[in-house]
Amino acid sequence: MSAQGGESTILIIDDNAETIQLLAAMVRDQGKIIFAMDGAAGLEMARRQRPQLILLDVEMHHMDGFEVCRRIAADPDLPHSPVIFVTAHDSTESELAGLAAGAVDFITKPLIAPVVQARVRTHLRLQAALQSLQGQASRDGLTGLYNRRFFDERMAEEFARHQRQRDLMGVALIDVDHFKLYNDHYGHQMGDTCLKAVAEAIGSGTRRPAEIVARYGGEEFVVLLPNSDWAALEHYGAWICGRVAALQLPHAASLTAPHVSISAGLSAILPEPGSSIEMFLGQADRALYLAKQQGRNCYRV
Ligand code: GH3
Ligand code: MG
Ligand code: MG
Ligand code: MG
Ligand code: MG
Repeated sequence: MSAQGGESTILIIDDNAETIQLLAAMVRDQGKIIFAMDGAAGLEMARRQRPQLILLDVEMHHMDGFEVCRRIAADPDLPHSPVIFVTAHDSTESELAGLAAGAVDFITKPLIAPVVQARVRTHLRLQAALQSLQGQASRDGLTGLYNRRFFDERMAEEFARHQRQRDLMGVALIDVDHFKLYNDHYGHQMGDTCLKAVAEAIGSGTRRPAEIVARYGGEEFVVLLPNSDWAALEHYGAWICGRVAALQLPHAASLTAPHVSISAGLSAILPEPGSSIEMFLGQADRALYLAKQQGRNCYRV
């Protein structure tokens, strides 16, 4: 099972069509089978399809299995799918080289169906458990959005990527207006329910899959807006404030509006060697402060 609870995908990379057929027949009940016939094609397929398990040949033209395995371990754009070598190389040396390259297991020919199936089953189970734990560890318990820790990790990756690609990236800091007054008026439990609704509106409001929405803490949210210029930020700010206001969640104690509202501070940066994530978020925080000062239920860039 994959992290989403659906069917697992098993990628077979082998330059021999017969081996692919044989392996596919053995493990076809355990997941969706995809295959590639050389290392480069296999890596590209792994990047796009994010398989839960890779069955990998050792000897292949151009790029051997050890190199494929090392690249999977080293490249942040590739999923860290567990790799099982399947090979006629039955020496201890080969097995050690495969494990050193990052493989979780090493199966030698002749292939015995129940043995292959048992090992594949074990590694699929471990991978499903790992993905489930990783999913939980990256989420905020109340809202289901990503948590701060996950956001900080992704922010660091995206900052580096935008620096390499010399492209502007944007961020939005979002804070619920007069939320202390909401709790005081309606009680903490209603406050929680309100936060969930606001989080849902912000989280389901991503227009592009690359946008990352997280609970930054308390009643604050943060949205990473990749490849965004100032005009895109203006657009997002207006749009997200309108989206939350449109929920029309009553807030009788608010000094801003009769409904729950948010303020947003947005900032864009072209990451350069001298710039830092702290500067970037600091800019957004100052913009948020201005939005609060200048009336709330609004955004500033
Ligand atoms: P402002 O418009 O200036 O942001 O005013 P505010 O009242 O929203 O800001 P303040 O920082 O004074 O208060 C934030 C409140 O958010 C206080 C805190 O109890 C509440 N809060 C933070 N996290 C949660 C939560 O998980 N659940 C509930 N119910 N309340 C929370
Ligand atoms: Mg082979
Ligand atoms: Mg081969
Ligand atoms: Mg706050
Ligand atoms: Mg607030």
